[in-house]
Amino acid sequence: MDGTTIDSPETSASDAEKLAHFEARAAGDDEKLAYFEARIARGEKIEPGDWMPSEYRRQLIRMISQHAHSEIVGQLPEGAWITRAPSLRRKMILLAKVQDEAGHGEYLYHAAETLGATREEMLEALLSGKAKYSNIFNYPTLTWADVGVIGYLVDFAAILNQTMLAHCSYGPYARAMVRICMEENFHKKQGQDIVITLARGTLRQKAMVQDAINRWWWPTLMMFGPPDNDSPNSAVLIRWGIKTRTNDELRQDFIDKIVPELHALGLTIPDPKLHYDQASSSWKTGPIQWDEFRQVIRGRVPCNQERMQVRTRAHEDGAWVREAMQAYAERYSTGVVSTSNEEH
Ligand code: BYC
Repeated sequence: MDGTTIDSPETSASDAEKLAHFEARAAGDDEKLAYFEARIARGEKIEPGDWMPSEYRRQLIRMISQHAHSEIVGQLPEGAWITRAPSLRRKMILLAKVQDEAGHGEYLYHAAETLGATREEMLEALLSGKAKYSNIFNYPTLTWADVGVIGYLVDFAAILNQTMLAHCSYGPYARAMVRICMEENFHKKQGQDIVITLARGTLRQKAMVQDAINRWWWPTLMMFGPPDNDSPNSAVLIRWGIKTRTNDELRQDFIDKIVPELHALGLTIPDPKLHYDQASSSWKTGPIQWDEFRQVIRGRVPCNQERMQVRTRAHEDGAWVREAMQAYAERYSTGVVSTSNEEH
C-alpha cells in the first residue's frame, strides 16, 4: 500500500477504517501510517513495540480477547461430558482436548496483553457480559454425539478460520495460531472418529449422531460471522492483514469440504435447499437465520446465563490463588523470597 490510499481512502471504507485514517492524520501520523501499511504490504509482522494505529490495536484486542474467551467458555460444553465418556480411552482423549482449550485461552490472553490489555480488564468484560465469545458455545450438549460433532464440525470450522489467522500481520497472534492449529487438527480427528463410529453403529447410535448434526449444522455456519455485506469490522481487518479471507469465503470453503464427507457417512444435512451448483462447483445452502445469531451473541439465551454463572463461580473460587500469587510477588520484590525459592 502506498501513500495514495491514505490520502484518498476508498469510498467503500468502513466507519472503523475512516476513523483510523482520521485519527492517524489528526495525530500527524501520516508518515508512520504509510510506513506501517508498507510493512504489512511487504508481509512483515508487526510486533508489540512497533508503532501501530490505535484502531489496529483496538481491533486486535477486541478480536484476540473474544477468541480467548471462546476457548475458555468452549471448555464447558465438552467438559460436561468428561465424566460420562463411554470408555476410558474416550475420557482420556476428551480430557486432553479440554485441557488444550484452556492452554489456547492462555496463549491468546497473553497475545492480547502484548497490546496493553490487562487480564483483569478482559475477564471483567467477559463476566459482565460486555465482551462476546463464539456463538457456538451458547448451545447445550445434549448427548455424547454432540462431543463428536463439536470436534468434527466446530473444530474444523475453527481450523479454517485460524489457519488464515496464522498468516495475520500481528506477530504474537500469528505465532499463537500455528500451535493452536496443530492441536485443533488433533481435536478434529477425535471428533471425526466419534462421528464415524456412531454413523457406523447401531440404528440408535446413527439416529443420535444425525440428531446432533441437525442441531449443530446451522450454528456452525454462523461461527464464521455475519455475511460480508453485514460485517462492519471486515474492511479494516482485511486492509491491515488481520483477516486475509472474508467471512463468506471461509464459510463456503467449510461447506464445500464438509458436505461430501457427511454424505459419505450416510448422514444428511438439515437444509432442504442445499444443492450442488455446477456453475460455481460449490454447495449452496438455504438462508441462514441471522436473527437467531444476533440473539445468541447478545446472550439472550439460557445457555449464556449458565455459562457465565459457571465462569463467575470459577473466578471467585480462584481468588485465593490470585491473592497467594500477589503475596508471593510482593515478598519476592522486597527480597523476602529469593530467586531460588528459599526464604531468608
Ligand atoms: N460469535 O464484523 P464482524 C474454538 C460478532 S474457539 C460471536 O464480521 P469480525 C473452540 C463480532 O465480534 C474459536 N460473535 O466481526 C474452543 C462483531 O461484534 P463486535 C473461536 C461474533 O471480527 C473450544 C459482530 O459480530 N474463533 O474453536 O470481522 C472448544 C460483527 O461481525 C461471531 C475465533 O474467535 C461469532 N461467531 O469477524 C472447541 C476466531 N462472528 O465485536 C472449539 C477469531 C461475529 O464488533 N475471530 N461476531 O461487537 C475472528 O476470526 C473474527 O472475529 C470472526 C468475526 C470471523 C469471528
